[in-house]
Amino acid sequence: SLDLKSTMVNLIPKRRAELLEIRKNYQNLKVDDITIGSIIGGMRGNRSLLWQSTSLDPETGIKFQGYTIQECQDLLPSVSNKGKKENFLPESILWLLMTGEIPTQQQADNLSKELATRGTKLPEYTIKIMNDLPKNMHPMTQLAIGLASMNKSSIFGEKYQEGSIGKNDFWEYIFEDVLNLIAALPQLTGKIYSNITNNGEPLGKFNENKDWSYNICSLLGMTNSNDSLNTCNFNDSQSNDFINLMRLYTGIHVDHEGGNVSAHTTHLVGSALSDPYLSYSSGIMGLAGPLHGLAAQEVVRFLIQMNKEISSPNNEAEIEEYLWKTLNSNKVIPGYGHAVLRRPDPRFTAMLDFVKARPTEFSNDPNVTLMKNLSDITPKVLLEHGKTKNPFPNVDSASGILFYHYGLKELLFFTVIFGCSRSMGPLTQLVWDRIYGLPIERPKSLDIQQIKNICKKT
Ligand code: NMX
Ligand code: MLT
Repeated sequence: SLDLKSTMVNLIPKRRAELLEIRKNYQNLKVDDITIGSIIGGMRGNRSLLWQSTSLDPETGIKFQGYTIQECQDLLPSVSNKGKKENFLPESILWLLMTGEIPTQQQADNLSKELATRGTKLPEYTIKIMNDLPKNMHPMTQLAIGLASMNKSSIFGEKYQEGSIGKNDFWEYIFEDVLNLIAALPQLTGKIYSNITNNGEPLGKFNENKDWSYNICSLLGMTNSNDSLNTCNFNDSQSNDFINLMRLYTGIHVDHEGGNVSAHTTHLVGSALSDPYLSYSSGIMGLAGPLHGLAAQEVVRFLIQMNKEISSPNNEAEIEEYLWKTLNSNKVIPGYGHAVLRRPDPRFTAMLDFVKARPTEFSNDPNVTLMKNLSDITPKVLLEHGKTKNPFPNVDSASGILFYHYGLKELLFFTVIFGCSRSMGPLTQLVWDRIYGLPIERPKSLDIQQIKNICKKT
């Protein structure tokens, strides 16, 4: 089938039967032991969530339905054009996440068009709310408010209130909400950026004939086409590169298996049958934290500050000294370390490859030079420091500084773009949660006395 929903409908009976079979035969099979260390240590390593669309290996990193980033680059459709191959479309990866299948060009284009058609306008009441927000309100707070406001038009919420749908059909209305939500993100993102930079006046126009990432760029005013209303100083090649950076960035940030804070939160809140707008708005609140999505902004601040204090971004001794100064004042090196990964993040490598493919564009940017040098120097320092389990760069160590390079200077705003991308994985899972009819999530907690009692028994 050429459209996503019919493709899903065809997959559902087989997938439901598969899960039923597992539940029937293996209900009591033990997977892991839960330790006291894990209870008081952020549940690290507990394999306890069902998550279909992405998986994370400590050594090789993220896989989208079993495909590495490189395989996605090779196999997923990019924007249909006659010229050179562009970065794959996030719409392609959304299809892959939802179905487990690589879409054809036609399927990807249809989904792109469907999102553009659904995303033409924000609801009037959301526009009003966004207009009334203090213009200097934190961009992630604006995003969470904007998304939560849209639950007024949740189709799932309305049907549920009417009492007109049964459990087996929930997924269909959740699916409608999910596509509407993802489709609305370019407009909402553009509105937030115009609030913080242009007193709420539009910076660009939505173009129904263009892809999702293009529309994010044009609504930020950051293309050199007529769809951008301000005078952005890009030449053709920079404009095209920025759109491709957006496609790359929003394509690889879609998910990072189920346990990361934004994905897990979305799933947890959704398990109470809160609609996708409320569920993802909660995920966004988690993404706003400096140990999670806000790290990209912290990295940019860190790079700029370090460059002010060292004589050159190539001075290894001064860089090392700066890193030690940071660690000795009990601060983390932003953009390094990971709860699961034990190797350099392949998303970081993909961003670095983007830089390497454009030497003329980036060679004179001291922040990008420092970012690259840090990726060699920091692991050595962190290893010697001896605390961090993974001394290598994660994706945030490269992403923000590339946006900054192209003129996106509002650091707090970076996480909003992360939030656009992250919608795709957790909301795909939300659809499958309802297809599978998963129950409300409700782990058991223990107080210190209960923990001490367990300790005494051993
Ligand atoms: N710099 C300094 N110390 C670190 C770092 C770092 N980059 N990463 C971990 N540590 C410390 C950590 O604070 C902990 O110290 P303590 O025992 O005193 O509490 C110790 O090393 C062990 O932590 P880990 O088990 O290695 O890491 P954990 O799983 O707890 O946390 C992060 C993972 C990502 C939160 C952590 O590495 C970190 O804070 N990194 C910097 C922030 C960052 O880059 N976040 C981006 C995450 C990726 N994302 O896209 O969201
Ligand atoms: C993510 O993309 O969510 C981050 O790398 C954090 C994580 O996986 O926990």
